[in-house]
Amino acid sequence: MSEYSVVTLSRHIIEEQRLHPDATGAFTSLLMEIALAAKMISRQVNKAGITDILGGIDDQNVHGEEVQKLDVYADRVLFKALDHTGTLCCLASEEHESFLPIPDKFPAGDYVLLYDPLDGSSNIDVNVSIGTIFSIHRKVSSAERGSLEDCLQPGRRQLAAGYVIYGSSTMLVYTSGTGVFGFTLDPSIGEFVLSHPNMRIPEPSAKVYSVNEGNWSAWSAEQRQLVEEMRGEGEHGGFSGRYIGSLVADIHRTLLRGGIFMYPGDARMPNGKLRLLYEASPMAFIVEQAGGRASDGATRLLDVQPRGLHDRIPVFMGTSTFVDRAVGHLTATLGSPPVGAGAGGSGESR
Ligand code: P6P
Repeated sequence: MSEYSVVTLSRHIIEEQRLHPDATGAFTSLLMEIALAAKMISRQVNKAGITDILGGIDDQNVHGEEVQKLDVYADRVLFKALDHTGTLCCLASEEHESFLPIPDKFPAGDYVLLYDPLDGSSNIDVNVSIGTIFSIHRKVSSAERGSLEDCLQPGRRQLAAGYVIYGSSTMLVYTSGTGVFGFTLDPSIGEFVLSHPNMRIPEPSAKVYSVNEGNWSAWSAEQRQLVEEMRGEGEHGGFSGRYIGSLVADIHRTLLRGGIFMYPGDARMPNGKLRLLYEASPMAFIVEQAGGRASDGATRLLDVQPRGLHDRIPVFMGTSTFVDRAVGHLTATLGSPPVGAGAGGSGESR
């Protein structure tokens, strides 16, 4: 592509919209507003070390986790970028216990946005990549300004999903069901420019497993055997370990290089740590669209029916053959789903 013909996010979305004659343009405006919010968050993240926005605000979110100043900023920026567009009926955020109806002063629309405004925020102070994750559904209830039913939909019904990774560069990666597209923010022109058209998990994939082995003592015997097998030299061995501890960064690497990311349930957290609605589901949609697989250890992750906004779910996602092998091992040796799998989350919320 010549220097003069960059494909910006807006151009790409408009061209994609032309492929769907029945498209109303609402989705297009939604994605553009998310991109605007992402640019504003990126600006703050990239200067966090300079301005007084690092660290916590001596408060906790609905999960009892310390809220970082950038968390609050990202949550508010996303809500304010989207509340007036007339495309959403409601939103749900990791930072809020209940779903957020669109304020009466603005028109309500037919879409639902679920988001984690700043995932991995505990890594902010040590300059590790963090991210925003979003999931878009169509409203299914008759409630003008949305309902819990509109939020609690299985991941297979998502219209679109994406993430923004604030790392060495800021990238927006999204799918709307016709492949995965990656855009890199060019700060000199303030535009997200298409840099990764049609992202696919590579085959052969890098033999990488990504899991927090600090939880070893709480894992099931089957989970330990699985990791030992991967570490070993046999047919299923020879894997390297890579774990960043920031979901967006670990999944982004898995998309680009291949491998398997795991956050299993264990004796302390039977359904694992990751949230179904605004972390696991959107990432599962993206991974599947990139040719990979996503499971809770027994069930296709996109088929899990949420029970509560903040359900947790075990996660195994990445290269299809690696995920199939993990699920096969966990279910064969168990004879039934592993801890927490297929539970549709515990309803445990905090
Ligand atoms: P652990 C970050 O806090 C996060 O929510 C995800 O981004 C990440 O994958 C996970 O938790 C890391 O959790 O228990 O390994 O520190």
